[in-house]
Order: sequence, then structure tokens, then C-alpha cells
Amino acid sequence: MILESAELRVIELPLKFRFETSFGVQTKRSILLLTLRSGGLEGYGEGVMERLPLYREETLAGAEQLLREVFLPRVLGRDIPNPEALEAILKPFRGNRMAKAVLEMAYHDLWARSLGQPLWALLGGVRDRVPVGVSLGIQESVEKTVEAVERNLEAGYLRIKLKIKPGWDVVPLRAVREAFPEATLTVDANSAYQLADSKVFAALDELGLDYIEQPLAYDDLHDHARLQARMRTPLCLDESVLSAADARKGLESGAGRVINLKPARVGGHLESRRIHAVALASGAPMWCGGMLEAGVGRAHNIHAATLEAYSKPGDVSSASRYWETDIVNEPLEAVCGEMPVPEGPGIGVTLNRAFVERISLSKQELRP
Ligand code: OSB
Ligand code: MG
Repeated sequence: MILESAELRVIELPLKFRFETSFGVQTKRSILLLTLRSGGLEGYGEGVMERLPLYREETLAGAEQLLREVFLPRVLGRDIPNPEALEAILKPFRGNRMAKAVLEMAYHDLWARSLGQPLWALLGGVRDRVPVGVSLGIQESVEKTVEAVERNLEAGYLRIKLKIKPGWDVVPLRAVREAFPEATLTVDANSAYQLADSKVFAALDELGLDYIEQPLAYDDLHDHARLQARMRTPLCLDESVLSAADARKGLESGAGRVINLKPARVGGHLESRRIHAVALASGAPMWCGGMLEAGVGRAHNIHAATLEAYSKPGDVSSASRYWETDIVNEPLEAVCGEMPVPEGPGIGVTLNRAFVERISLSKQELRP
């Protein structure tokens, strides 16, 4: 498959809600959107890096520069037969997995379309719908938190994840647990705590949480292992896992017992499949995370989550929760806590071009 041309855009999309986490507040997304073209077909990839390196180190500006000046010039005009061949071209460059994932995932979409196959089938998926939960940002009050949980349980979401930060953890969680004794509840700290916060962890350990996501530093598996050793509640690794090697070390060392896998965090679908193989072999459950993706990233995530070990509900909730208008034409809506996999070749969605044009901050055409 010869990659004939590419279009790299930065688009900006207002969120329907204010999303507060331990690392900041988001009210809109700035998104790197890549289109790859070959033989009259297009494939799409969406970046999850933000303008500021608050989640991991990568930034939108850094990723855009790498794609424009380094990655795309090395692939445009070349015959790249499969994802492995693309990966070999990107391999010498260290890190920058979110930037690589934009290209790797767009390539996967285009490749699947060129073969007339849905992406999930090429990845080895085993289901045509995926279980979904919802990730709720830090709310204004305990009362509003309980209300938000109630609304989302009524909407059918199978698991509620609440963002926490020091000073906003045990009190809201106790109230939610009291109001919903049977709900599947989890928390996500986005690396805001330290081992010394033992009182908070001891209290959270009493609340019957399904797991505690990324409590400690984003690059510290060692302290996660120490914390996990003294807790009953499983720890779930998000920021700490960038590769299959990280997943193996995290699970072997007992740093966590669950993995939140975001294909766009780890370099794309190939590395995601390797992480999936590690999780499957060790019996650790996984689920597909999210980064407030628009329709292209969300569709990729849904396809990824069709693999066997993604047994827990993922953060791939309905697009209509996030946006008045999505960037794809197909509605990505959960039904009774399950997200149907978009049908058709590739990721199964098409771009709403007029809308994408309207929300573009920049657009670059790239040719060999
Ligand atoms: O840690 O999972 C996270 C959003 C942005 C950055 C990090 C995270 C999240 C979410 C939202 O939890 C998940 C979603 O609804 O896409
Ligand atoms: Mg997380």
C-alpha cells in the first residue's frame, strides 16, 4: 500500500461539561487529526496529547512537529505493506508514543479499508459490542457527585469512575457508596498521591471499589507495588504503562492487577495487542481507557476493546455525552451499557467534513 498523501489538522471542540481531574480542568479539546490517503481510500487517526504535558510528557506542538517533519516524510510515497513495516520505520525514534500512534492508527484504518475488512476482525476481536462505564470529573459538591452518579447509572453505564485528588476523595466516595451500595465504583487519582497518604488509601480500601486507578507517580511502578502489597483493592495502571514491557513489569512486580489500556497512549494497535497478550497470559483483566476522544479516536478504541482480555467496562461512553456535534457522521452511542462496534471497513466511521473544516485551527497538506 503506497501512502500517497496526508492531511494534518488541529481542530478544537468544546466539551459539553467541565472535566476536572487532579491535574487540571478541561472545557474543550484541541485535537491533532490525521488523514492518510491511498488508492482513493482514506484512513483516520486522532491524537490524545494535549497542549500542556499534564497527563504524560507529550504535547500537541511536539507531536505535530514530529509528524510533519520526521514521521510523515519517512512514509509518504513509500509502499508500506502492513503495520509491522510502518512500526519498523518509527522504531528508531524513542518515546513519543502518542505522536507515533496518530500515524500508526490512521495506517491501521486505511490498511483495513484497503482489505475491505472491519478493523476489529484484523485485530483479532471476539465481540461485536463492548461493555462501557463512565468517567466523571470532580464535581462542585458531594450532593452534585451523588446526583451525577445516579444519572449515569440510570443511563445504563455498567461502572462509575470518579476522579479524586487530595482533599476530594474519601468524603465524596463514602457518600456515593452509601447511596449506591451495589454499584460498580472505581476512582482515578491521575498520579496525585504518595505512599505516605496511607490514611486515604486505608479508607478507600473499605469502600468495595473495583479498583483504584493510577494513585501514585506516573513513572513509578516500584511504589505502586509497595502500595498494592498493603491493599485488598486492586490497583489499575494507566499512565505507568507505555509498552508491553511496562505491562509485564507492572503485573509481575505486583504494581497493579488491572490495566487501563489506551491504544493512543502506547503507540497504537500493535503495541496494544502485545499488552493484551501479556494481560491475557497473566490473567489480569483490562479495559479500554479514554482521553475524551472525538469520533475517530473513540471508534479506534471501540475496535480495540473487542479483544478477549478487555473484560471490564471501558471509558468509551456515548459521543453525545461529550459533544453537541461529533467529527464523524455515525452516532457512537451506548445501548444498555454496551457500545456497538461501528460496522463497515476500517474503523467504520466517516468524517463530517464540513464540521471538521469549520473547527480547524490549522490544516497542512503533505505529499512525498
Ligand atoms: O486518566 O483516564 C484518564 C481523560 C483525560 C485524561 C486522562 C483520563 C481521562 C478520563 C476520561 O478518565 C475518559 C473518557 O471519558 O474519555
Ligand atoms: Mg486514568
